[in-house]
Order: sequence, then structure tokens, then C-alpha cells
Amino acid sequence: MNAKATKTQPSPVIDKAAFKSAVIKHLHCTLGTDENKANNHAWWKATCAAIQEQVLEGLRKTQKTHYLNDTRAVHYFSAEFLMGRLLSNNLQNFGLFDVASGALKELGVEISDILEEEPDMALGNGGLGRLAACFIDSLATMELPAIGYGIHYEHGLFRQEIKSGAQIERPDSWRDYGNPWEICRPESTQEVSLYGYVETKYGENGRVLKEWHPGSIVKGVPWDIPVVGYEGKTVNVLRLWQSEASGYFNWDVFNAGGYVDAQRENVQAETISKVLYPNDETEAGKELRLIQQYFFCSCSLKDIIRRYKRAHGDDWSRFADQVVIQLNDTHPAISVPELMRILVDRAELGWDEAWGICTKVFAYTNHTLLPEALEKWPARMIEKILPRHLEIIYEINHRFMAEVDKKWPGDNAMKEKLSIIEEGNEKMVRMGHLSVIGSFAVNGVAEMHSRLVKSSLFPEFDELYPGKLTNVTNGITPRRWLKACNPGLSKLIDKKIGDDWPRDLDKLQGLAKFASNKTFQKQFMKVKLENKELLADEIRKSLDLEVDVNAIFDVQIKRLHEYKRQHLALLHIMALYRRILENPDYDMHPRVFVFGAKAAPGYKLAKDIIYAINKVADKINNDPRVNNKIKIAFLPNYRVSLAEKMIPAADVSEQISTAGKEASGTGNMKLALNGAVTIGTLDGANVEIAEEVGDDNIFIFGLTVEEVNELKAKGYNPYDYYYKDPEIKAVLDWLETDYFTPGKPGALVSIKQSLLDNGDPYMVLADFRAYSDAQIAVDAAYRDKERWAEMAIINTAKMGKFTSDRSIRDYVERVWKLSPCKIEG
Ligand code: 8GP
Repeated sequence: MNAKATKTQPSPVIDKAAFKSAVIKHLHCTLGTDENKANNHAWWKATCAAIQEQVLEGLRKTQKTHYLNDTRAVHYFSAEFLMGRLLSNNLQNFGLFDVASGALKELGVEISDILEEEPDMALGNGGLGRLAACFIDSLATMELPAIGYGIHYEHGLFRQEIKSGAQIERPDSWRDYGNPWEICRPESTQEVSLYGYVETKYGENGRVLKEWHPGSIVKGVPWDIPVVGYEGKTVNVLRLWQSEASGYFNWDVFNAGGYVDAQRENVQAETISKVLYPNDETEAGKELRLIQQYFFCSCSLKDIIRRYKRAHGDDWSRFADQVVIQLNDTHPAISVPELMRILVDRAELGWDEAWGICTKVFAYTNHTLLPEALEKWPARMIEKILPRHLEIIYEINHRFMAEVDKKWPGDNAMKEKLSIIEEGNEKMVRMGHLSVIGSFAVNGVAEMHSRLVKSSLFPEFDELYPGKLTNVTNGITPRRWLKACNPGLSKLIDKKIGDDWPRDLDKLQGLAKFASNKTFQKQFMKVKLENKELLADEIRKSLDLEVDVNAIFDVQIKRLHEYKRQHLALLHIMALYRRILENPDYDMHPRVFVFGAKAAPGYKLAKDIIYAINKVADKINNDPRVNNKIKIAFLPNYRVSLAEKMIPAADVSEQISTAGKEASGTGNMKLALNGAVTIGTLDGANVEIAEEVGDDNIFIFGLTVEEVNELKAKGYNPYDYYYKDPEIKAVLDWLETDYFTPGKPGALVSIKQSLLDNGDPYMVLADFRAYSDAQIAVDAAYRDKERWAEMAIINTAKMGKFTSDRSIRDYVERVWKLSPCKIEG
């Protein structure tokens, strides 16, 4: 255990003996079992309960201190928090991992076995949700007052099974056997109104008063998940809202003829927090999703206001000094009109005063430029569910249009472009526009992405509001993504440069000077090999597939999406296979291609790509002519806990999106931090990774954003590549045969069609040759063991920039203006 952590442990449970007795106490008194009867699940729960004592003590102290100091706090609004497992992380953050592991060992229990008992909290789809989880870890570590607000989904992201190569979705039931970390707080329940109608009244001096008569009211019950900072001082909270029926029935609406609306509540109430939408970067287009968004925003705002009023009563003048709300994408954008409604209709502030507060409170992060992912809601739908909010949105827009007219007098085209309302067959509310207008700061998530947000997504807003659009490059928490998931490497680093890097990741720089040291290279690569052995075990257990740990472990893990181009990797694997079949002596270092990816259930082509990877894997893995030069392992049910096993074992990190499409990426950072070398395009944060590690320690290939745009403007024709490059033609034609799907010719043809007939929207064929050449360079580099070790070490050493602590520091300085608050004792 790290000495600094021992010194600061406030708890009685700091030595093995005390931890042991806490575990036994919980086995007996909380779980009603004993050491002889307990299975791994019971040991896991008892261990969680033992550490939870420390967690709750920290939480109590933190909340008391924040209250007494009346701190300004950031409120991170996010429809997704992809937390993963918490036990190992909480133990690490309290500096108690080795203590717990030793205590359990004396009780005859392996900590690694009980860690596996914990279901992942998969309340997110991918990057955006995991980013939120990293951010709340950093906020707690940096002793910043913060609350995460989201939804307590009953079912998180679906569990993926692979049957005969195809993805099958099964429900995720993370709470079936209870969640030892969460605390229900019924005393902080909120009520949320939906449907109904708005009545206009006239008050004193002819003031127009609006009264919303809701058709139904649902309850939001909060569940708190404590978020433990590194070294366990600040324990913040992630507050997740669960919906329940309120038992309220609106007679007004019923009598006015709204029979269905008045009844709707009971049916809908419990549905609201039932499922996470399994869509990554596409809008579900469902009424329920809008209700989910409003539900958690309304509960959270009321919660914030309740807390504010406790200290400041009805004095709204300090609200924006105390409260900043970060909108994680546009999913919580409905918060803007909701706060306006509360301020104008309830608190009876004037519009300008209310708007002044609003636009000092909200800040918005954009996570994607993909047009299909930019949320728009039919005005008609908002009118039905949130009639008063639509009025408010129109009013915001009306005043905003006047501003636009001032800047660009008489320019109707400009008004059309910037309006929150998109006119057309159906009037749509553009949530991105609403977010930009309602926020004081807007950020993209990597330098390049933020530049594109300014130059192509919101250029006019940038002109109208100079300085509002900014960048905060994403980051990842090194506590989970190195210290906890890669203990071998962490210990090696501790020995070499000291153990304070988890707090100050720039310290890893200190490793660079050992990058060419032969002894250190051997030690570093020995850890990598041990991690590869662990992953090989996992692959054996999961797929009944043997892989050689001396092969290059080439890893592509991320959601399945055309723009991320898993099919580019697939075409390349097929090309390698062809080369081997044509020439059995084809010279390549053996490679294991490891994939992990879930496809949105309704995304046909993404599912076809998963199927194709698995079918090609079946064939190649079992073809003796390949002589083990290629193995393909598609590990089912990619999730945080699986990532924690895959990332430490990777030699090569695949980051091969079409330039301009991946806003940032964060897997790229995790893999490089763990000593994987990137093969990637100049996209998202790859650009900044390349800057940090230097051109010699990364394999960059393919079209740049400018080249993509030029090619598109010129008229991109994938057939040019198909006819000119015989290897491309051969692998695409192969997809049409039944070679990989015996008896089912054409089963893989949709991929070929998308790349040819459908115009290859993500320019896979244009980048194929460059990718293949880069892979040849990777192969050559790997064979030079010392050179490779040096590259791997440099990658770890240069990842300091990508700690989420740095991202949070940037947010604090550029956006939130927050101060840390020390928690004593
Ligand atoms: C992702 C971006 O695609 C990724 O590049 C970035 O690193 C990450 O956000 C964090 O900033 N976007 C999403 O995950 C996303 O838009 N998801 C929403 C649909 C749920």
C-alpha cells in the first residue's frame, strides 16, 4: 500500500485485521451467512459493505463541509454514466486494495474471484457515458464540489450474445441481486409534470401569467452512488432518478376531455426510467426518450433549487454564483426552458432577469458532428408533452431572432439557419441551437473537433458570440485505466518513478528516459506479456480459441459504427488471408485481431459487420493453411470490465475512423496509456496523441479532413478503387460468395453493397491501401523487439495530457470557475 495513502486513512478499517473483522461482521449481520457457507457473491457483498462504511463516512463529511462552506458546485447533467464496477476502484482510491486482498486471502478467498461477481453498471452506451464517469472520478479526486445527475435505468445497455456469428440482445439486469453501493433517498423525491395545457391569466399591471395544468405527474426518487476521490478524502455523489407513479390524477384535465392524458401517467410513470436507449449517436425519435430527458432534468433542477433555497431563500441574485450546470450533449438541453419556466412562472422573475441567470448557469458540450446524431424534436411532440416549454422555446427564439437581425439586418437566410425552429413539412426544435443560445460556454472534445464545431457546425454562432465556443480535450481517469486495471505496469512504474503519478500523470514523462534502457524494456514487455497471457485465458474461456501470446495483439474496441470502420479492419484481415493462401510463405509476424463492439439493435449494417467478422473468424481460425499467422477473436459483450482486461494486453490500438468523424475518442488514450501503439487516422484526439508521442511512435495513415472534403467535393467514386486495386476487388467479391458462409452465398453482401452501390460514405476504399501499408510498417516495427518496446514505453510516458484531471482543470479554468474545497479529517 502506498505510504501516503496509509497516512491519510481516516478510518478504523486500515489494517488487515480490522478489514477482516468488518467483512466477517457483514457476512454475519448484513447477509445472514457465515464463512463456511458464503459463496463468492456473498464475499463480494460483504467486502463492498465493509468498504462502504468508509465511503459513507467520507460522503457525510464531504456533504457537511460543502454545506457549511456554501460552495459553488458543478452539476454534471448526463443521460448516461457508464460506471463499470466500483469495488476495485473504491478500494484503490482508499489505498485499501492490498489490505483487502490480504484480509480476504487469510479468509481463504481470492480477491480476483470476488471482483468478478460485480455486475457492471452499464448506464451508458459508449464514449459519452464513460467520459461522464471519468469526469466525476476526477472531480472527486481534485476535491471539487460536484454532483452528477442522471437516470437510474432499471436496464442498462443490453447484454450482447453472439449466436452463430450474429449479435443477439439480452436485457441487462444489473440490480437483480441488489447494488451494494447505492442509497435510496425517498426524502428527496421530486415531482415532474407532463402533458396537459397552459392557461393564460393576467396579473397585476396586466402582467401575463402562465399556468400549466399538467395532465399527469410522476415522481422521481433519487438513488445516490457515492463517488470516491483518489485517496478517499472527497466523496461526491452521483444522483440517479428513478420514476414512479405519483398516484395523482388530474380532474381538471379529465373534465376538460383529456381522458387519455389523465390516465397516461400510471402506465408511463414506471416506464420512464426502465431502459437506456441503446443508440449510439442516433436519435431514437421516441416520445419516451424526450420524457426521459425532461424527467431527469426537471428532478435535478428542482433538487439544485431546493439546496440553493436552503442557504439563500428566495434571493435569486446569487444563484448563478453558486450553480453551474454542464450539459453533456443535448440530451439535457430541455433544462434551459425548464429553468426559465421555474424562474418566470414560479419565482415570478421578469424574463430578462431569468434569462440573465439561465445564460450564466448552463454550459454545453458537443460530442459529435454526425448530422443524424444532432437531436431535433418535432415541435408538435414538445407541445403535447411539455406545452409550456414549447411556448418558452418560441419566446427564446423570438428574442434571439431579434439579436440575429441586429447583427445581420434583413438577412432571412441567416435567421432560417440560426433559428431554434427548423421550418419544413414538420416544425422541428433544434436542441443544439437551443443549447448554444442558452449556454455561456460551448465546447468540443478535442482540438480538431472543436475547430470543426466552430468552422462547420456553428460558424455563425461563433461570429455572433465570439469566445463562447471553446475546446476541452477529453481525458480518462488513470486510477481506473492504469492503476486498477493494470497492476503489473502500475507497480513497475511506482518502482521506477514513484507512486504519485495517478494524481499527476505528467509524472509519467519520467519514464521516457528509460525508453531505450534494455533492462527496463524487458521489464515493461514482461508485464505486457503477462497481461497478454491473462487475455489469452479470457479468449480461451470465452471463445474456446487458443491464441499465441507472442503474436501481435491488435485491438479494436468501441461501438460498432460505419464511421469507426471496423469493416476497414475486416477487409484488411481478408486481404492478409488471401496473401497467405496465395503464398504460404507470406512473411508476417503472427497477429491476433481482437474485437469488442456492440451494434445498436436497429442498425442493420453494423450488425452485418459483426456477423461478417465472426464468419471470417470461423474460417480463418480453423484454416490450417494460415498456420496460426492470423487469429481473430471477437469477444462478446464488450463493456467496461472487459475493456479493463483487453486494454492492458494490447500491442496495437486501432483508431481508424474517417477523418473528421470521431469527435475525440477516449479508447485511443486508454490503450496508449497502457503501452499500445496506435495505428490511426488524423482524427479526433489521435491528432493530439500523435503530437505527444511524436511521429516515430505512432502509425498515421489515410486521408486528412481536408482531403476527405476535397475528394467528396470532386465526386468520390468507390468503383475507382475497386477497379484499380485488384486486392480490393478480390476481397469485396469474396464477400459475395459463400466462402465464409457455406451454403449461404450473399450472406455478407450488404457490406460490399454499402461500399460500392451506396457510395462508401465513410471512404473505406479510399483509405484501404494506405491502411494496409501502415500495417506492413507496424509488422516490421514489431519484429524489432527493442524498437517496439521503446515505442510502447514512450506511449505510456507521453500520455500525461490525457488524464481526465487535466480535462477537469480546463473546464474549471475555462468554463466553471470553481474552487476546490478541502475535506478535513
Ligand atoms: C462520443 C464521440 O463519438 C467520441 O468521439 C467521444 O470521445 C465521446 O463521445 C466523448 O466525448 N459520442 C457519443 O458517445 C455520443 O454521441 N453518444 C450519444 C448517443 C449517446
